[in-house]
Amino acid sequence: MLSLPSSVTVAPGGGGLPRVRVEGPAATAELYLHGAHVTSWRPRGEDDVLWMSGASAYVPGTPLRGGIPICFPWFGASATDPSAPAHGFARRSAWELLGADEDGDDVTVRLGLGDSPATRDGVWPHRFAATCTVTVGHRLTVTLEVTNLDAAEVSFEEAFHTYLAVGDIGAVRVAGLDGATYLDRLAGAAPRTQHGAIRFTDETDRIYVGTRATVTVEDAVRQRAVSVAKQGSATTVVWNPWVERSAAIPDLGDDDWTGMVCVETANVGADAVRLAPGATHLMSATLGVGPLA
Ligand code: TA6
Repeated sequence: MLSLPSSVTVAPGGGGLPRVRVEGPAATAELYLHGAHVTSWRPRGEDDVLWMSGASAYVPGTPLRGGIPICFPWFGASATDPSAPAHGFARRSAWELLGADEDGDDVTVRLGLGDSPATRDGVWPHRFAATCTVTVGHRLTVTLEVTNLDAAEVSFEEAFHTYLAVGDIGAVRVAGLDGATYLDRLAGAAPRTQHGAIRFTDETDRIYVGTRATVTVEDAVRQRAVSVAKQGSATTVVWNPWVERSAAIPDLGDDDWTGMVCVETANVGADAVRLAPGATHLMSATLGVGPLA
């Protein structure tokens, strides 16, 4: 039986799925064991920094829409089996609650996922141990640690597919990727170069390679800036579905594209992780929020 600090409670959430609530001194948060999925982070005095779809399913085996889905061990379609579920199995799996602690203004929750007959039976027949650590405070830090329990090297992709809430996507600038090379998933294979900040005028689905710097989402409507700092991540993905794609995705409302942007801390494609037997890789993202300068 786990002993949890008084700031951490577990109760049924959407669809009856187990939801961990954190009521910390500096912030509140919610996360589901399903997917180790953070669905809310609200620093005291702030609106939620994360965006959740009102149409999200809360069903075992189906990813939640919004918050911070964990994509692992592949990103997008599987390279070896296009019929395998998009973005891997981690966001569709029930993780185990390993424990929680308080330390000053921070509350940390730890979850774990290992291989199982179901994961080994698919396109990724490897043995692994993953832990997801979520620290809720003035900042939100999510860390994914993956250990290769196989006797051979293994390769995987990973992403925190973070949905950030914004006042109006038309008044958003994403700064920090100036000069970076990106692959535009909507415009063919030729690499492109980012000039200045990103502004949104249409569907945007870009993979910025070799990018380790902090990215900032400047929100002119909410007059706030959300920073995404990272460790152990060389890829940044930026996505907004815009009008038609929102309408085509069943668990997105038709107008949802106006109020969200995904800035994803990742290792995908050429930045995929290669892990020796017994080795552990760590990727973390730290979100912060403050007034727009
Ligand atoms: O990260 C961007 C992306 O890979 C897009 O291509 C887009 O389709 C999105 O993720 C959502 O994927 P999902 O499987 O959650 O519908």
